[in-house]
Amino acid sequence: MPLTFDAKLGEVRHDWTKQQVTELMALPFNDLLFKSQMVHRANFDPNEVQVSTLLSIKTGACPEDCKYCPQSGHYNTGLAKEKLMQVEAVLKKAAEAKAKGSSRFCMGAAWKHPSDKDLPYVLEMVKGVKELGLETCMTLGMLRDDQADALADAGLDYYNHNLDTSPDFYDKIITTRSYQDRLDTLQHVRDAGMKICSGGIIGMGEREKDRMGLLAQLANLPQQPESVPINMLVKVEGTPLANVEDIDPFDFVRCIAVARIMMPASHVRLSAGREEMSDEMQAMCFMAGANSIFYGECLLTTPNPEAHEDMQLFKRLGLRPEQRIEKSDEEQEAVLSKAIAQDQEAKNPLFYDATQADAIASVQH
Ligand code: SAM
Ligand code: DTB
Ligand code: SF4
Repeated sequence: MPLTFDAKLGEVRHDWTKQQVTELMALPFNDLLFKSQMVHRANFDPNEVQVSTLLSIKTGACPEDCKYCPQSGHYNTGLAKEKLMQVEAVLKKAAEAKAKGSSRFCMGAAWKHPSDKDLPYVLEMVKGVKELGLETCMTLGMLRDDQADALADAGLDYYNHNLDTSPDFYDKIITTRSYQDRLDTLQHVRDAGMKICSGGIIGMGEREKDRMGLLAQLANLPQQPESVPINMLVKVEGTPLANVEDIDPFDFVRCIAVARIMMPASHVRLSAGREEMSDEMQAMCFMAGANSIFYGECLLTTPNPEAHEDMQLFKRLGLRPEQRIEKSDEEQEAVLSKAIAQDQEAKNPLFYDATQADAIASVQH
C-alpha cells in the first residue's frame, strides 16, 4: 500500500508530521513490516544484533516519582536499596559481560542527577570499562553541561536518557522532572560530543497517538539518537502501573517497525519486557527492524531472559551478535573509499544502497 511520502522512505528526516506517522501506524501489519524490513536492510546487516549488558550501580530510593519504576522512593516495591557500587566491583561485572559476548556495558543509577561527590567515582568506572575494550554507556538522570563534558572526557560513548512517552501523556507518569528537563539533558549530551541512547516505554496505558508522539519527538530531534530503546512496561507490584492493561503484542511490534522507518540509521533496541515476550514475538520485533538487546539475566532490578536462552534464540533465527570493530582513521578511510568504489560499480540497484550502507555501518560501529 503506497504512502503519501513513499519517495522519502528510508531518508533520515527531522520533519515528521503527525499525519505521516499516523499513515505508517495505520498500514496493514504486513505492509508495515515489509517497509520496515526494507529500510532495515538498506542500513544494517539484518542478521546482526548489537548486544549490551546492564548493571545497576546504585539501586533504589530515587527521589523521582516515575510511576513505572520499581526504584522510585515514592512507592513501596520491597526493593533492597544499595549505595553506589565500588569501582572495582563494577569493573569485575564489566569483564564478565565482555567474556559473555557483550560489546557495550551500560551502568544505571537511581538518581535525579549525579552529585558532585559521586561523579569522580563514576568517571573512574567509565575509564576502567573503556580500558577493558568495551563501549561505555551510562544512565544517571539529568546532567548539567559540565557533568556531560566530564563524562565525555572520561571516554563515555553513550548516555541513556529516555523521553519515555509523548509530551501530552508525560504528566500522567512523572511530575518531579519535566519533559523540557529531559530535552535539555539530551542537548548537553550532544554538545559534549557523546552519542545518545533515548527512547521510551510502551504499555503504560497511553493511547496510540502518544506512542506516535514519542516517536515523532525522538525522530525530530536535531540529530536522531544513535540508539533508541523501546521498552515494554515491566509491571512491578507496588508501582502505580502494576495493574495496567497488557498491550496487544502486535501493537508493540508496530511501534518497533515505525521507529525503524522513522530513524533508519539508529539501532532500535528491543529493551525491557522481553521476559514476558514469546520467542515468536521477539522474532517479529527483529523482523520489524529491532537490532539491539540487553543481554544477561537481569535488567537493572527486574529479570531478563537468561543468556543461554538468548543464544538459543539467536541460533534458531540465524542471528549474530554485532562485533565492535575498532579501526584507525586510515583504516576507516580505506573502508569508505572501497565502499564508494563498489557503489559506483554496482549494476543492480537493489544492491546499491545495501553495499554502501553495510560498509559505512562497519566503519561507524
Ligand atoms: N534514573 C535514571 C533516569 O531515569 O534518568 C536512569 C535509570 S532509569 C531506570 C532508565 C529508564 O528505564 C527509564 O527512563 C525508563 O524508560 C526505563 N524503565 C524503568 N523502569 C521500567 C519498567 N518498569 N519497565 C520498562 N522500562 C522501565
Ligand atoms: C532503557 O531504556 N531500559 C533500560 C536501560 N534503558 C537503562 C532499563 C530498563 C529497566 C527495567 C526495570 C528494571 O529492571 O529496574
Ligand atoms: Fe528514578 Fe530513573 Fe526510576 Fe525515574 S526511572 S524513579 S529517575 S531510577
